[in-house]
Amino acid sequence: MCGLEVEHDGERVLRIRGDAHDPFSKGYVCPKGTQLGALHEDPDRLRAPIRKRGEEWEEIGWEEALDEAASIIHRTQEKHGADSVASYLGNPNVHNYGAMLYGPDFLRALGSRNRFSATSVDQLPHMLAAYLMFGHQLLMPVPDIDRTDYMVILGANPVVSNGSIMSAPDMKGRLAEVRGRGGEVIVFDPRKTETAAQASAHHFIRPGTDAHLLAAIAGELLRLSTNDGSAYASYVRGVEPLARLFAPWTPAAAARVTGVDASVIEDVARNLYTRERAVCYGRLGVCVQAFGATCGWLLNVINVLGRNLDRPGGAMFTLPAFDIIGGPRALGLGRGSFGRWKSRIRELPEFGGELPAATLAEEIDTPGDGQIRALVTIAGNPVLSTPNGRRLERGLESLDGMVSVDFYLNETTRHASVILPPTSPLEHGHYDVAFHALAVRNTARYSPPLFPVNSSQRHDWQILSGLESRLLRLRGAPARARVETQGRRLLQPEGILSLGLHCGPYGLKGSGRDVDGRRLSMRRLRQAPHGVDLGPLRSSLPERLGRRSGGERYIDLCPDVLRADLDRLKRDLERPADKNRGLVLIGRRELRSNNSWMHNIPRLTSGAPRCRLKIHPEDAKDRGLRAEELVEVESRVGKIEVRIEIDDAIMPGVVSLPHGYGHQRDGVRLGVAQALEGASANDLTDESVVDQVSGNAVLSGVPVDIRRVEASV
Ligand SMILES: Nc1nc2c(c(=O)[nH]1)N[C@H]1C(S)=C(S)[C@@H](COP(=O)(O)OP(=O)(O)OC[C@H]3O[C@@H](n4cnc5c(=O)[nH]c(N)nc54)[C@H](O)[C@@H]3O)O[C@H]1N2
Ligand SMILES: Nc1nc2c(c(=O)[nH]1)N[C@H]1C(S)=C(S)[C@@H](COP(=O)(O)OP(=O)(O)OC[C@H]3O[C@@H](n4cnc5c(=O)[nH]c(N)nc54)[C@H](O)[C@@H]3O)O[C@H]1N2
Ligand SMILES: [Mo]
Repeated sequence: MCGLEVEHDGERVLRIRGDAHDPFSKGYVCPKGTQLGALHEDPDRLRAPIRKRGEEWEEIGWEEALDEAASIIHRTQEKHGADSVASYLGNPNVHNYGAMLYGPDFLRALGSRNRFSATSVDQLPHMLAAYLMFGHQLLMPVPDIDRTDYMVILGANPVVSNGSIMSAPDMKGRLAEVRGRGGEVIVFDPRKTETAAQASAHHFIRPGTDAHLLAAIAGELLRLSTNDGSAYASYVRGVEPLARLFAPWTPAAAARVTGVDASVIEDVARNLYTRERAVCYGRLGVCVQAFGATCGWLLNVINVLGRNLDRPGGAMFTLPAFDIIGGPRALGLGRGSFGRWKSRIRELPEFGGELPAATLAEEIDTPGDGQIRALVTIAGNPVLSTPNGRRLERGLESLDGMVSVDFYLNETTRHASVILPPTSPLEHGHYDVAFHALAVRNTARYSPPLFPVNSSQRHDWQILSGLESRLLRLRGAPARARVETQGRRLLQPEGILSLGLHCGPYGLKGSGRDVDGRRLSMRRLRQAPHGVDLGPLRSSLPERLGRRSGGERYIDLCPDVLRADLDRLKRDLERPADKNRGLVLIGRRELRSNNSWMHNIPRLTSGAPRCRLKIHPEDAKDRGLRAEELVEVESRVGKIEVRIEIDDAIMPGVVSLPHGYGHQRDGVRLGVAQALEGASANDLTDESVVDQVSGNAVLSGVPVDIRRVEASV
């Protein structure tokens, strides 16, 4: 999302800086953006398709590679049925608009119900809440950080992550501005993070207990609004049952489980209610826990009850130029779906056509009708990113075939039969179809490809549509279907983007204009390479809400599935305090790392090792551990060895480890990354524990034992 200025000599990148003229990022850039040249030039980055022959890999041509990949899929489906071939889509798809626009068509052609993605190790709870409450899976409100005066942050570290479902450059600066205008930022996190360091107040919270805190805040807000007799907008439904439902969550009861003082809970609720511009925001830390969906729900409830939804300085909806939410059906992602089918083994619910990634391994390694026999991964590394990576990795080894679209031979793709490497980010165009829709300001920018490509290269979208057309041909699909595929291929991503802008809110028929009062088109974007400012977020309810089956647009504050799950939360509230509670593991992100990849870039990985287990001094002392000592960390599912970092910024009883490391596995071709110390946090996370409602993985609050390595030998 940051505008970049790339200085280059032919195809050699000399320097990348933030683009000072970008209306959104204004010259700011994070360390990852500056290293796209190094990514482009990385000698380990695959430039040609490779196929596994015994233990060896051989380079092959594109036609042969695509034919072989399609035939693996086709053969498996012919023999074992459509669902026997699964897909896993990783996070970078969302950053690649070609992959994003062509991926859905490929998946449709694949026709398998065994679809998985990084969504269910990430923001699924927010999407489920958006779907149930606002009528569209992508209607996730974004904190209007630039105008708020009171911001509550749970389980997010935007100073490092650049904000998620709150994309914005320079979060540190933006948070400083909140405080500079007399506002307050309150952070609840089991670690005093880089974001907490910028806040007015930070409170430790026990991992996995946020839903209790949020229910108590919601209860307080209901009390405040009953007292002053205020009414909610006519499009808000379901307020009435809430007071009774949340009654058990008094501030005192919530304080007991969360470890947060009751007075803090009361104070936060009062501020959210009385301040003119206030917002409550929660992100990854509240999603990857056993009550993730409840947290997603309660965050929205709180913003509505505090009268902060759809108001400047509160939680607002974006109006992106390419509108994946309100635009034509063919260009968007659809309003969503939930529970249309269930996974075979654990009966976890489908959401948006996908099943939870936590169930992928068992769907592969459990024999029987409907077993997964082949897999297609696209820009994903589930071995390092999903719970119990070791089990998944054994499953991948047992598959009849696997196809990976990725430019690295990594922990996941090493199990593939064929790897299809797309062009680098400097070789294709960019438009943030997804992140413009989740950013703190409406802007639009198109960047054409910087470097030309030759006939021996393929973009992600070309690979996907190449696979799609081969599948249709192998199946003898009707000519009409094949013509449609061909049509989309001729259009190219730029053509679809142009169409989307044209039909969008700032296009020919839309009423929106940019800050200069002009309409938006592809031509206009090409003429404005720095990007176009479409202004601050605007109030848009109820029109922006998804249309329900009855044709109405409303907010449902009390969806049945979430309400029904409150009993489970109540049992958790009433559980006896466990005095001998052991340690629990949580995750963290690092400014110069990007999930499980970009670890092969020297500039991003030099310096102090990142993959260290942060532990509180008291917990280290109790176990007789010294600084930087190597320890064995064990959970129900596995063991890893890592070095500790004693740190009083972590809550006692909690240890923190970043995920995405552990590149030492055999056969990985990542020279720089393999030399990095560390292990995979997801060799410890437990695939059997999920959020019961959404099926989202529980990656936080994992019970672990820690002992020094010498002692255990
Ligand atoms: N324990 C723990 N686990 C976590 C998390 C956590 O906080 N803790 N976070 C979770 C979250 S939020 C996420 S999003 C997931 C991420 O999980 P994944 O999406 O599965 O993995 P990534 O690490 O993003 O790996 C992306 C892969 O895409 C490739 N790639 C990069 N760009 C492109 C491209 O343009 N095209 C193609 N075809 N390939 C590309 C890279 O080489 C890499 O192999 O991890 C999750 N797992
Ligand atoms: N530099 C960098 N930026 C990134 C990424 C990256 O890998 N590196 N990844 C990108 C991706 S895919 C995503 S999804 C976003 C995520 O963006 P954020 O949500 O901001 O991500 P994290 O830094 O993982 O923050 C999660 C926080 O939750 C805390 N936490 C853990 N468990 C709990 C809990 O039970 N309760 C509470 N209240 N807090 C808890 C952790 O200590 C951590 O500070 O970041 C994106 N940006
Ligand atoms: Mo993510």
